Amino acid sequence: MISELFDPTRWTTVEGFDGLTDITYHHDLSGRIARIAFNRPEVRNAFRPQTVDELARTLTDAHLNSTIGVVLLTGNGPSPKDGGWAFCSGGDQRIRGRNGYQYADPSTSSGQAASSSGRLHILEVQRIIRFMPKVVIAVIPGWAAGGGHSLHVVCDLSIASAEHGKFKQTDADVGSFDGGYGSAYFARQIGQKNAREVFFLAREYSAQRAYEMGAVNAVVPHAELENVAIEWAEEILGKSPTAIRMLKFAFNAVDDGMVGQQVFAGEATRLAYGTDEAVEGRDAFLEKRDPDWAPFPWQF
Ligand code: S0N
Repeated sequence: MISELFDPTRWTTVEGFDGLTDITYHHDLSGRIARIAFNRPEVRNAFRPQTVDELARTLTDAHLNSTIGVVLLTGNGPSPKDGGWAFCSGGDQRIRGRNGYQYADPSTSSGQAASSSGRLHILEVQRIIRFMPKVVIAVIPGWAAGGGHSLHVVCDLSIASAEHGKFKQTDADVGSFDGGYGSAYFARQIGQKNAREVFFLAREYSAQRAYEMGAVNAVVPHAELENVAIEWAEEILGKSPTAIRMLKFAFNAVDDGMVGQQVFAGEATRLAYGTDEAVEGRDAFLEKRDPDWAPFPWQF
């Protein structure tokens, strides 16, 4: 069993991803929704470097797949040890060294050799989610804590289990700090006072309280969590893909500085490439002639 919430009749495993150990990766039967799930429920779905490698690989696959429009990021459960549920509890503290998190094995799923130098690459995964022109929904069946809390913050939407969804930003308890999206962007979402409370006091918040703070979009009965997430995904898939990608990057741009402008502008360039005007510029160069811009008015 992957998860009590997982309905195997709705999903198929993705070819080429047989060797995953720390997460599971599925596509729905239409091939338009990806489900990526932490699969370490015995440690509340904490991530180690191997987990982060696998997340990066599967998220990138979903990013590059032009049929996929929505990604559900979730956590499998419950824990076989005590029945507890988790989205993700952040970095695996058992293998945290003085300069990052250590690989357990000499060779990893990414083929990267282990070294005495630890890895700190969950932030790369945050950027994949942030810059992927698809909607990423955090589907939160239990604890979102530490770096797991930051991952839900960076997702486009969050839906939480009413019974088991719980939120806690433990960074300051364990001498860790996500000074980027996890905190500063979180404050943009729920306001400075609320965000500072969540980080400075490191208290536990129910899904309902997180909803009231504006940190999650919806709180739904636990048994319905994945069904609701799929309903939301299908609703989004009924929209214009170009409008959704431009909107996601427009929402991002204001907080992402020059990189936000670069990403948004790249999409504008892609749209411009589709015009006769841009085709004329390219053809004139290839045909070694002056471009004829006469058919293209200076729009007002
Ligand atoms: C999630 C919590 C609140 C759940 O409490 P609960 O339900 O009482 O369960 P426990 O009994 O505490 O846990 C059950 C079992 O799971 C183990 N476990 C839980 N979380 C972790 C974890 N993160 N690492 C390792 N093991 C974990 C427990 O030990 C227990 O095991 P057993 O049964 O053997 O006793 C509660 O568990 C909790 O508070 N967890 C810790 C949360 C935390 O502090 N996470 C780390 C925070 N920091 C980060 O995530 C770093 C983020 C990061 O990576 C980063 C950020 C910015 C810049 C760079 C980086 C980077 O490092 O890349």
